Amino acid sequence: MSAVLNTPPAAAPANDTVTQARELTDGFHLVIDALKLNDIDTIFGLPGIPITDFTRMAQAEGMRVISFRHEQHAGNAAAAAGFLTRKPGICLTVSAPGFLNGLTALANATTNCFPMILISGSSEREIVDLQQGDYEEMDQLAIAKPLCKAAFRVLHAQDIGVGIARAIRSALSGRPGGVYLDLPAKLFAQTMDAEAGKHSLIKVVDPAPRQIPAPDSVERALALLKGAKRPLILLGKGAAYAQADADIRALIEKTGIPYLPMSMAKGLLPDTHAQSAAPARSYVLAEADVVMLVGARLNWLLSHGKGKTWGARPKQFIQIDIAPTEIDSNVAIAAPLIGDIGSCVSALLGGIDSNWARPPADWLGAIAERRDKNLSKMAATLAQNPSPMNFHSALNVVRELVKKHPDAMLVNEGANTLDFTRSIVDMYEPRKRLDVGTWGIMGIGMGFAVAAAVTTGKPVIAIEGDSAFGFSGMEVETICRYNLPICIVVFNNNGVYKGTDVNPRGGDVAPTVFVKNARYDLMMQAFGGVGVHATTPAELKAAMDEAIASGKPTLINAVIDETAGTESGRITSLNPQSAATKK
Ligand code: ADP
Ligand code: TPW
Repeated sequence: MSAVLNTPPAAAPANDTVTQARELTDGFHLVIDALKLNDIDTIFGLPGIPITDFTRMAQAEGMRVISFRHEQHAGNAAAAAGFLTRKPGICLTVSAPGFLNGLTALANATTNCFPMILISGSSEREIVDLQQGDYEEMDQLAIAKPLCKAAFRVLHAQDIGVGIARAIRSALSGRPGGVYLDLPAKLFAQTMDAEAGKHSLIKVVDPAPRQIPAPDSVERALALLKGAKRPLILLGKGAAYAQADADIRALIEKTGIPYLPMSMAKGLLPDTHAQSAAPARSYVLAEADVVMLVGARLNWLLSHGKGKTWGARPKQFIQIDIAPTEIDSNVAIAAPLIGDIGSCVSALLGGIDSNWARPPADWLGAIAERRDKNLSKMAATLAQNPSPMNFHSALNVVRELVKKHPDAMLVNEGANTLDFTRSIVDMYEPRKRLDVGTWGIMGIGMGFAVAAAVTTGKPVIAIEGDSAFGFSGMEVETICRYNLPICIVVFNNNGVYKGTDVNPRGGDVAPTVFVKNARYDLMMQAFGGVGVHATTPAELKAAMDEAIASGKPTLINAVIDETAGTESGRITSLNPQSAATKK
């Protein structure tokens, strides 16, 4: 949309006394039009100088503007939206402090390979560069640069189209990531001829071009797979992001190779699939001879591809990734397959015919044996009903609920709450699970939940440690304000990890301990949502069923035994003391 302004053309001759009505547009509208032209219809943000009017105008122009209570959560929402939709999620903030609040989310998005664009208003360059003390002065572009994939600043209205196009292309092409776009206050009010403005905008053609793998690299990978006696496929969140679901499933089923999903790849194939080796994870990682990574990095989450986790048996790796520099980052990769996952998997499928020999029966049998043993052990634990509730008895309720509602989105953070949910709650559909990702970052909860609700329209279940929830808890107001179908379950065990630490000197409580018996459910009630206090699995089930049926914003304070769980959950060994003792 352009504004009709009764302004004389800037280039009008001085002696021209006729004031012509001319259609002009401005920076505000050019940014909105450029985003809309590229099918971006939602902005997550927080208003203030210099972007308040922009948020109003965007809404008036038909964009969905979701206003948060803190920029970090708006940024997390943008990142999750990017992961779910393969369009860059947009986070909009004010200058310096708002920008910095959004920056954690931008860095986290980049770390996780999620496409997002952080757009921040900024102070005037002339004043910033001379450090003359402008309102919220900061050299934001310089600060953002090392923390994201690309960073741009637009100074002239006629460059807005290029700026947005470069931001979109940078976020989506190759390995996706976070992009920073700096828009100084003065830019928004700049005017230009509406027609010229329209022509200056760019509709990005093919923003994430397919990258076809080289035929010889496909041959190499197939040869290695074919010769394997104990093959394993590892699916990562890159595979989930790629949206090549049918081909990935075909590859696994046609080869008969057992697979392990990383946390956010759960559900790419249903966790109950016969070839899932998740219940025999330690065994397959230690014993496999050929491991094919599909959109997963050999980082700390996979013990860097070496050490005890990977056992003594020599391994050869095939790695499918769009980023060539990822290869050999931790251990030697025998068969790199560089390209987009869709193209790589379909090329591999081209080499797999009906004569393909399925993996040896002794390998599949050994996995099945361990899987069955571990599953029946798990079933026995889940069948217990201790008082107070522990992680298992509470998560058994969540597990059954997700089985009944496989299209629901699941957001998950905490330490024990994260680890237990990941292993107990089966996922059935791709891209339904959002969690703390590569950094193991706390605070993604409410931002991810809002994005999940807004972008999918499906019910959202957020399983939150009580500490984890605290990082973004104020966004329950946002959830109520937009009346989103989000059911938050706070696993309340009175503290970080547990609630039982004691300060040996008396006085202040221990650093990991919170107010005992806190009532998080009342926070939701404060904003008109449904708050429920649940102390048994039956109460938890009733409240969750009701939340899913009603679609009302709900927070369930699930009281968990404060002695349950372990320090840092499954990664206790990364605490410096334990790490030092190990050496
Ligand atoms: P996980 O934590 O699930 O193991 P990671 O985030 O470590 O997953 O790895 C994801 C990998 O997927 C990254 O190395 C990234 O470059 C890659 N990736 C992301 N999207 C694609 C794609 N469309 N095609 C190929 N590789 C991709
Ligand atoms: C941004 C460190 C890892 S897990 C965690 C913290 C503070 C909370 C664990 O307690 P919670 O879960 O949520 O009650 P549970 O189930 O064990 O009781 N700051 C950031 N990120 C991280 N990861 C931390 C701190 C941390």
